[in-house]
Amino acid sequence: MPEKENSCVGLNEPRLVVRKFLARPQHEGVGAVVRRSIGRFELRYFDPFLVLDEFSVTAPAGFPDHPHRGFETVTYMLQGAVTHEDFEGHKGTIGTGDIQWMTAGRGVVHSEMPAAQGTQKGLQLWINLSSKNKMIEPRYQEISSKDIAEATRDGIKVRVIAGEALGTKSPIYTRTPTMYLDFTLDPGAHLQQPIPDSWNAFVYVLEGEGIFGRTKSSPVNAHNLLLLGSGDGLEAWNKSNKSLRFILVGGEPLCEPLVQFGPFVMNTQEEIDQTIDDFENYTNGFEKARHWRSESGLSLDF
Ligand code: FJE
Ligand code: FE
Repeated sequence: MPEKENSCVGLNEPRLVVRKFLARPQHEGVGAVVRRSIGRFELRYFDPFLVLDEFSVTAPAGFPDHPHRGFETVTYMLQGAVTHEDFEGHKGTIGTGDIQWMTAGRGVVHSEMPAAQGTQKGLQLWINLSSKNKMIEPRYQEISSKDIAEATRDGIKVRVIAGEALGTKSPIYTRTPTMYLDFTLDPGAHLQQPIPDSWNAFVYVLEGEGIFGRTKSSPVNAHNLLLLGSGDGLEAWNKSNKSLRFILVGGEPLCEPLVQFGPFVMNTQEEIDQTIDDFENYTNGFEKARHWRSESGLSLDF
């Protein structure tokens, strides 16, 4: 039995790892490579998460002009830089450690292309929006690396992209309640991170080797996605002699019907048909797509 009930430190019911997926490289966009974990055939949807891609792009490869509707994309740069450019003239470059939290809502058409020499790497997470938020105005939240809240304690460093950890809060507003934490554990470190009971949560390992859920479980290394079972938080250990880096992401499930057609994610087939119609006819949020092309001049089939 746990020693203390309802203590602010320690977990009563640590979550266990219920499934593990190794994300292998595949081609996406134009010449880009992604390791897709959520969103592949075996794991279509982990409510509210639609896609998790660890991407790698080297010019001239990239993700030229393409639309989105009905969800959010969260791009977190790990190395290099990506320039995004949208049909309303919103343009910017995000570099290592920066985050772009884009709420596509009723519609965005944009390009995401490498902005530097060499290989650009990062994570892109697609978070579904509830039916009441699918058609909201698009919105961007951009946070540069230096403004991302960080906390350090007992060999644990956390960058708080969304939510709260080690007493530090992120300024990001999440329409679908979400936490997104980037942890680095020194050798020997032990983490206990609360996660709301009713949320779905996963770990994706970026570097090193970690033990998750139970102290006796086998070590997990980079490019593995771990789905967590029920409980009130995550326990993780770094029993190796190198540093361990992983993200912990959690979100409140929407529990709504889902119909997806590529970059359009709605609740019903009628809404998808309407979306294709809107995109083809430049209506209901896609008006500005009629005359817009990014600097690349290319477009992405989907
Ligand atoms: C997309 C194919 C795509 N993962 N990771 C079809 F590749 C994309 C797309 C991305 C993407 C972009 C970045 Cl910067 C990082 C990504 C897929 O843009 F949206 C559709 N529909
Ligand atoms: Fe996109």
